[in-house]
Amino acid sequence: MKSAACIRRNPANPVLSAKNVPYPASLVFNAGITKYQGRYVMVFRNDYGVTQADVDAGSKRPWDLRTNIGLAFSDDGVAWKVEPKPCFEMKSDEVSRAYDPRLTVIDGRVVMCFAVDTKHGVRGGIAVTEDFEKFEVKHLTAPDNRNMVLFPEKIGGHYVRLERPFPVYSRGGKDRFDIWMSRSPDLSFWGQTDLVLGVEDVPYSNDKIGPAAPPIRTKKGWLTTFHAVDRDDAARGKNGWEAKWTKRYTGGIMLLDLADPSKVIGMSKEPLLFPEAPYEVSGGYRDHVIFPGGMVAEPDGEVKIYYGAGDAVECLATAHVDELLALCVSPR
Ligand code: BMA
Repeated sequence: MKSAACIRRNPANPVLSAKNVPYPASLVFNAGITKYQGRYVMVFRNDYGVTQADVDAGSKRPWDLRTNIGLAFSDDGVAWKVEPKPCFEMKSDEVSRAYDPRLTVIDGRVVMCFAVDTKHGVRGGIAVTEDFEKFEVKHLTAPDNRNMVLFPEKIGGHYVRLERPFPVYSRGGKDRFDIWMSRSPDLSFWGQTDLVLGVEDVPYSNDKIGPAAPPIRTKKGWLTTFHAVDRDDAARGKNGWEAKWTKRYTGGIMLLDLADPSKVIGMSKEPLLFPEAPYEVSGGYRDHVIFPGGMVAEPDGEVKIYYGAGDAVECLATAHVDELLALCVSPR
């Protein structure tokens, strides 16, 4: 497998990594990116407190990493400046961390969706901000759910999100996870949940799928990426910092109906982004991981797709919107 021919990786990749961060940082990835008030803004997952050298020396373990969410701005979407302090963190007796933030501008405010690890399961969070200093948390899902992304407009009078509950018990005790959609009148109460795409519909996933970057509006429908995981337990052994990591994460693309985004109009039956570049296949925390988290549609038709690579750095690839739409031709 390989990435779609229309994908152009930015020569500056990775566009953000730990060395650009002015506070403790080991892994900078899985960011949310949008345009807000004339600038590009990025909220990134920052894992800190453990280095690869610590792990190799046996003095710390990968799961001792802690996480906060950092903030960066850019005038061109390529060169980023990180603010002096992280902008968001959740920690209490119950909650160990918030991570994997996604950004959507709606009604002039920024909505951040994120994942939350708690003692009683993984929850999806939704917070609203206008300045990236004060965040009002509007909602936390029941466990287990994450990878939530909000559409940039109300649809049929409702806020709409894609999400990825992970029902282990009812899916044979394995990762067989799918993409779902829910609606809300106010960002706090969520319901009217529908299945959007099942893992069995993605030929290059034998494990699980989930949302990736928040959808963008096009004349043909909502264009949206997703992540797709395949496992090869026999062939993939030591990979990144961990003793064994057998999953590979690729990015997929599909087109959803403008009026009812639970309907898939078309999808690509091949990956959009497949781990190939050096920073995607080696030297990461978990190699062979691509996780799109931000998609920005430019006025000239270019689409910027931001993605975490190797759970270690943040990267950028571009394609023309018409090229991306041309990929979304297969029925579900
Ligand atoms: C998932 C999440 C993501 C991560 C991915 C690959 O379960 O933890 O944040 O990018 O695994 O390790």
